[in-house]
Amino acid sequence: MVSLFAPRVLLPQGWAHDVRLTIDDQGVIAEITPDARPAPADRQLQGQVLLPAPANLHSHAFQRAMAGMTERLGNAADGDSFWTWRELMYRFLERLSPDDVEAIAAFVHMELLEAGYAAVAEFHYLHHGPDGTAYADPAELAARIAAAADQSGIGLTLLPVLYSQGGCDGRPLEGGQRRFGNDLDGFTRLVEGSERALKRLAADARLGLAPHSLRAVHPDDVTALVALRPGVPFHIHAAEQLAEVDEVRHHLGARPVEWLLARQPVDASWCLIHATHLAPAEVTDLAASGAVAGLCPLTEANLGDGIFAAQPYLRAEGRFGIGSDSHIRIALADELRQLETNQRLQHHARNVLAAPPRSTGRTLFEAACAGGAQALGRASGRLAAGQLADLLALDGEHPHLVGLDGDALLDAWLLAGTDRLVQNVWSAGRPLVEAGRHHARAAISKRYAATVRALRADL
Ligand code: NGQ
Ligand code: ZN
Repeated sequence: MVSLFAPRVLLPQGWAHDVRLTIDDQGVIAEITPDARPAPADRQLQGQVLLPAPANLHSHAFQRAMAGMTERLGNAADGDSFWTWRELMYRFLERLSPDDVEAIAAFVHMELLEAGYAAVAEFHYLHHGPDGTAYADPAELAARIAAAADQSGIGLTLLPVLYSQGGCDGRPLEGGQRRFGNDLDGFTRLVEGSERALKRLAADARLGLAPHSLRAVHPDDVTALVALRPGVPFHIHAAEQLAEVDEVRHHLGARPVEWLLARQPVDASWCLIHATHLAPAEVTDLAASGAVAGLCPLTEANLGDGIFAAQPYLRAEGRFGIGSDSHIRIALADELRQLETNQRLQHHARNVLAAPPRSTGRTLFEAACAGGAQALGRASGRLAAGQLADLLALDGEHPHLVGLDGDALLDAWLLAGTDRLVQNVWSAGRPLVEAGRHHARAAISKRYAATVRALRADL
């Protein structure tokens, strides 16, 4: 049993003071008492502000190692786009070895933790060797993601991904895509191998499932996946690009989100990644489904995807969480800021997503905590007895925050500050970040640097 004492804490019922919090040996919050006095054994979080640490609901960890390397205009006749970026991404991943994948994932986990996230959902579709030949263990690379989580301590929801066609017309996988492919039998073995790998992690690790997208998976196979492990987190990319909406409409007779809502049992276990291009009815129907919209504002901006209909969606009480997807940058405050800023630019207004009396920062932060936890199948996202101790402590004495309190302090962090204000992070009670640094930063960084140096020299 560990006990903490914090002067300022965000609880589900609002801001609280002088809070004692005890954590049991499973990393679960045993008790929370506001207006308490510290006990002698308590770790005192002097000057700090204690918050729930959100989960990051969408990661392709390997893409971190190519961030910033596709920022020059290629020679595509009609300019660069998501699709030309995707070609470069496929070329990049052709070189990755299992050791590379593990080293990059550990570095991503460390950066996520230092940014204030306690957990991550890895949307894992890189399964085979460079020419598409399966490894002796079909879950070799899934196990490498789990090994990285073991080293970093992050809470992992592993989503093995089914990716079986090159487009809605059923064309075969080509080039770099050959590393992704499985039929349903192969996928079932991958899931079983992933479950074995997760057993070696702490009890908060979870399995989910993910058909990649309606481009990459036949509708019948989406149905088969739903039946494979009923109730686990179920993620799918949807409606990120206009060309994708058109392709799905052409082949399935409906827009991607419209099709999913009509033909699949979309409920609170589902997470629709991006959901960028929605018709008005899809906005309200998705909100009503209870599913989470998996928004990735920094990646979506970098890839030129478009702007999510956040205002009507939140008005319809739609749920969302934040992912960092391609990891173009790993920055929690910046993700939420980009989400709100996009709305300001689009609507020529300010504080578009605030739900009074809560401020903009508070509204976005609490929603992202709730949606992230839901999408990961993780009992977290709010500080209450029975929840995992996913905790984040901000430096309340930092010049950016000093003299501020309550929602104003969250706004100063999220709308005007940086992740450097994050001092401590615990994942399911595991203390992983102290004074802003992950405990294994030196070893993880050194290995990552050696990995990317070799990859970049090779390009
Ligand atoms: C992915 N990325 O799975 O990494 C995709 C590209 C695809 C984004 N959608 C591959 N941002 O969509 O087929
Ligand atoms: Zn993605």
